[in-house]
Amino acid sequence: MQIDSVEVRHIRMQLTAPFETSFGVESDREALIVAVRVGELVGYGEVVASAAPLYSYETVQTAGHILRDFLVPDLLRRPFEHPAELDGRWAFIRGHNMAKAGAEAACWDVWARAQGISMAQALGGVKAEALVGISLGIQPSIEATLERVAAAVERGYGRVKLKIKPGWDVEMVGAVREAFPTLALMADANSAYTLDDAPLLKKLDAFGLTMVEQPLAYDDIFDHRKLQAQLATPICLDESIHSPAHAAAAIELGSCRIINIKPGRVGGLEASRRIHDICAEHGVPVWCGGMLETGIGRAHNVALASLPNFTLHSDISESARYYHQDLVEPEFVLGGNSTLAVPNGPGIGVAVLAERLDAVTLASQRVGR
Ligand code: NPG
Repeated sequence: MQIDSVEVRHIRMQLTAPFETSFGVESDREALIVAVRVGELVGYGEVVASAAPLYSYETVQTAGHILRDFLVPDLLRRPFEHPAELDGRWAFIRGHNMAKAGAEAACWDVWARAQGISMAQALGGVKAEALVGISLGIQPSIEATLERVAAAVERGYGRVKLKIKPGWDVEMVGAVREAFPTLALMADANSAYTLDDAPLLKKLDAFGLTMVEQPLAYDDIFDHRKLQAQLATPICLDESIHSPAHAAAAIELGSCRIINIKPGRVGGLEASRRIHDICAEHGVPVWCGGMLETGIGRAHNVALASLPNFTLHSDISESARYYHQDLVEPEFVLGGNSTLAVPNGPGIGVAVLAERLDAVTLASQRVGR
């Protein structure tokens, strides 16, 4: 398949409410949307880097540079047979996984459209619905947290992830557990603790959490092993897993019992599939993480979460949770049993709204024929 042109748009969308984690607050979501054209077909991908390097070193600006100066020229120069090739082909660029993943996703979409199959089929998905839950940012008070959890449960979400940080952890999680004794609950620290906090983190064992996500440093696998040995609660790694090799190492070391797969963090959908397979071979369940994606990234994530070993709730929520109006139609709406239907039309299976996309575009560049 030869790509005719690539367009990269820098977008900014207002979130319905500010989203707070242990590393900061986001009120707007910036991202890059990549559109690749092959004849009449267009494939879309989303680069999930944020405006600031808080979650990872990548930003929309670094990703724009890697796309413009390396990935786009490479795509226009050389055809591919199958999008799964691109992961190996782009290994010459060290890191910059979010930039790679956005470009690769657009190629998967256009390739799937050309085959007349859905992204889920292209990836080997087997489920008609993806199991999903919400991620609740840090709230101003425990009362506010309980209200937000109650609203999510009322809406039909079967799992709630609570963002924690030092000073906003055991008491808050305990209060939620007391009010919701049987709800699937997990906590996400985004690397806010150190191994010295093991006694405090151990207190979370009392609450029957499905997992505690990335408690220690964003680039650590070693201390997580020491912490996992002391905790009954399974540790899930997010920030520190950037490749199938990292996933294999973390599993063999015993640094985690669950892995969160974000295509942007690991370099794309092909790397995501490989991590999925490695985890499945070792009996380690996975779920798909979220980066406040627009409907484009959301559609790719839903397709990925249709693979068999995505047995835990993914951070993929309804479009309306984050955006007043999404970039795609139909928007993603919660179905029964805390699921989102996996689109079965060609490619991502949702239509990208050109006017809406124009309205949120800050800058764009198109290269090719
Ligand atoms: O549902 O998309 C979603 C948000 C899930 O909590 C979520 N994402 O640490 O995983 C995270 C967090 C995040 C958001 C990270 C934005 C980086 C940027």
